[in-house]
Amino acid sequence: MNASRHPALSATDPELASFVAAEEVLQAQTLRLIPSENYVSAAVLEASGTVLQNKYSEGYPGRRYYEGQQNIDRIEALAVERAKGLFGVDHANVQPYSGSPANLAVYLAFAQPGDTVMGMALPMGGHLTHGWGVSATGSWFRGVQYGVRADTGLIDYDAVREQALAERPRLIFCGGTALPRTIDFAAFASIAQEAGAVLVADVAHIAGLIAGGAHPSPAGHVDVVSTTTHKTLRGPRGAMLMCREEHAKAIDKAVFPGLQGGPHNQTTAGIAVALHEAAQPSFVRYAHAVVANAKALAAALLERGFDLVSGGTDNHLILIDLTGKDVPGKVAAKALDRAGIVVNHNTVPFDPRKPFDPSGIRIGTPSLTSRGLTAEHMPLVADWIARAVDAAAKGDEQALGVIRAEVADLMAAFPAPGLPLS
Ligand code: DSN
Repeated sequence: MNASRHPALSATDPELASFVAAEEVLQAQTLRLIPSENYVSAAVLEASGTVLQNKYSEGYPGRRYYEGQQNIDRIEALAVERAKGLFGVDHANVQPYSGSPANLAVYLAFAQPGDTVMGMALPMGGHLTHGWGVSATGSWFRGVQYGVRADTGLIDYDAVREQALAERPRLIFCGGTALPRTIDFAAFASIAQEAGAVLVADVAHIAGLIAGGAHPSPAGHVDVVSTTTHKTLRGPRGAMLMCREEHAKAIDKAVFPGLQGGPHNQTTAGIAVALHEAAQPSFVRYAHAVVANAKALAAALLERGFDLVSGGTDNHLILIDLTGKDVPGKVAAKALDRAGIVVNHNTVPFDPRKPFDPSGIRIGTPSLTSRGLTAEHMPLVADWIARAVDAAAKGDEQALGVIRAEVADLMAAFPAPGLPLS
């Protein structure tokens, strides 16, 4: 490890320091296409690694259970004000530890165990915490799931309405983890209103696109917005819940003392910095570039004979269906990893294979856009993916090694934010 970058860590625990250094090299040299990942700025990294770590702050600004909150209160209040301004909401809670606890707090605020909750099925692109069976939310609540149409790969809003009116869920979740298309928040709002349900938009994946004006905002349409802060929003690993004023007390009470103890103040500081960065004109350009890159990459993949769920993308994410290829998702993902291209295997709607060995791979453009790659690089990226999938089918390890070297070469010209190496 570069001792001048983490001198104390290198001196105290060289073994651990060497793992961090190796991760820095890996993140610098590879093409990271996992759509839920990104690179935080050096400023966010610094804010997240401060003495704020040392402080307990159960409660909220001005209402704490510990003294010595002079600075912490200012930091949390700043993060809250920035979240409200950026997303146009009445209230923001920046304390949830991550997306799953944030969603659990929503259940605690609005539902009772056994209530019916409705969300998108996990294999269709939803999230575990939207009432899926293996999650606590699917065992403590009665989860009912909607999906996408087999012929279009798109949500059928009429079918969702019919299901919601039949099931009368207490909560409806919209949003998910593998949705390549724009979410129609107004359509969900009218369904939730008719069904008498509380509507939650889980915008974890697209929060940065919303902040940058590259995806419509759920504000004004939904009761609660849940988001992580580390995906397209490019903040530290954390989460936020935002809502109308009428729900503010219920949400705050559910997060603390309902579900959590002391907030992670160092994360709150990192979130505040990320929200400040996301309010700049450069972030508007970033969000639109993420989408432009994804559209260009989708077009280049289609040209190379790949089958994409829903036929393309409106956002940062592309779901490649490998059913028609000789290579299942996991084999392709592992071969791509050996080629220096980091993706994850993923179920595709109506997947004939099992979730741990599914038919798809999920890719996205938030990270490569943070490094400055543009639409003109996307045919090359699509070529690499095509060559790696082909090499995986043939068991050609040498070809994967050649791609890895080409990838490292290009990435060296596009330094990653927050990383010393390129
Ligand atoms: N694990 C996140 C993702 O990769 O989409 C969702 O929680």
